[in-house]
Amino acid sequence: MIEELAGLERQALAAVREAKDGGALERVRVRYLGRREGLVSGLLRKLGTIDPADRPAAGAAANRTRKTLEKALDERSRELAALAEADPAHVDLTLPARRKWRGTIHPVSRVVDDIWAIFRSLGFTRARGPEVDTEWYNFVALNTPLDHPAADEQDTLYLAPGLLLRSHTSPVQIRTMERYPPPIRIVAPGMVYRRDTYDATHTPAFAQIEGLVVDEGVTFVDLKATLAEFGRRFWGPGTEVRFRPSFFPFTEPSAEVDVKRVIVRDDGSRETTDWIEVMGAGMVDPAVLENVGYDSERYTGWAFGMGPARAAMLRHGVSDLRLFYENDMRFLRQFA
Ligand code: 2NM
Repeated sequence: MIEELAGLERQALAAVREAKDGGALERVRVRYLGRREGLVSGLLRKLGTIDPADRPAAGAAANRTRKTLEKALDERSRELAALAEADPAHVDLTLPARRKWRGTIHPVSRVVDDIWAIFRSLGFTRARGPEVDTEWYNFVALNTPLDHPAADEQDTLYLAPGLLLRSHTSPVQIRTMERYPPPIRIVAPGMVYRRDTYDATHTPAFAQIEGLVVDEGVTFVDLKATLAEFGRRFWGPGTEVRFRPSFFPFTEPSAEVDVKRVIVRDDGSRETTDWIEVMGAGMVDPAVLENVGYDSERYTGWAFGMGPARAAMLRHGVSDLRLFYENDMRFLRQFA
């Protein structure tokens, strides 16, 4: 019996080595160690028929063979798994899928896109210009004398005498008017730079979007009607718009624009907000039109400017502007 066992063991070990995959290996296991049909198990069952004196040795040998085979099966199984994994064509279909992070549009860019879409539908085009510009385009052409506080080194980031990082996108409007005759209907989104202390409501680099209309017969009524329509489209149909007198060097008259929003809750109930300041606007000062060579007796214009990050703060209930500019993914992922 011990010889028979040794023969089976040799056969079985050869079969284990030859098994090329998990299925073949399992068939080898069943053939030799299977409880009912297994050849080793069959021999063990015959233990009762041999000479009682030989039984202990035969039993021990059968157990050793079983152990040896189990170990060999186990090793070959791990070897086959390692080989499969090393194969470049191997795909483990049982693994859970990796979660793919798809990028999203930044919330400030989304506001810019939404504002642009509204003005585009009202007949505006988009204009751009350099972020490094001259005192002429950033201040003087805009009727802002260089001794005006806004031109002070305290507020503006100068690169060299007469050269600066634009502090608003208005120089884009000047450059556009220089290149094209009226009628003009443009929006100019872009980054602007100011020497501000970094806090919850100020950052030295921020997005701005300005708009400009110039044509014959353009009045403050056009400004009010267009910005009221913009307000209803951007903040919702119930939005009210209010114009408060203000001052900018490049517009006369000038206004701060406030909106009062209607918030419709999920249960249908309504709530109106307080007046919130959302932009500045005004009729383009005739001196600005003359600076770009327009006839200010023939043409009039209106303009507005707003901060999309501020609009994004209102839209999402965010109280710290810095969150929009620090690119912490834990914050930005929420807008997916
Ligand atoms: C504002 C408010 C009011 C403005 C004026 C001009 C230009 F170039 F036409 F004179 N561009 N943008 C303007 C007017 C900007 O931002 C708060």
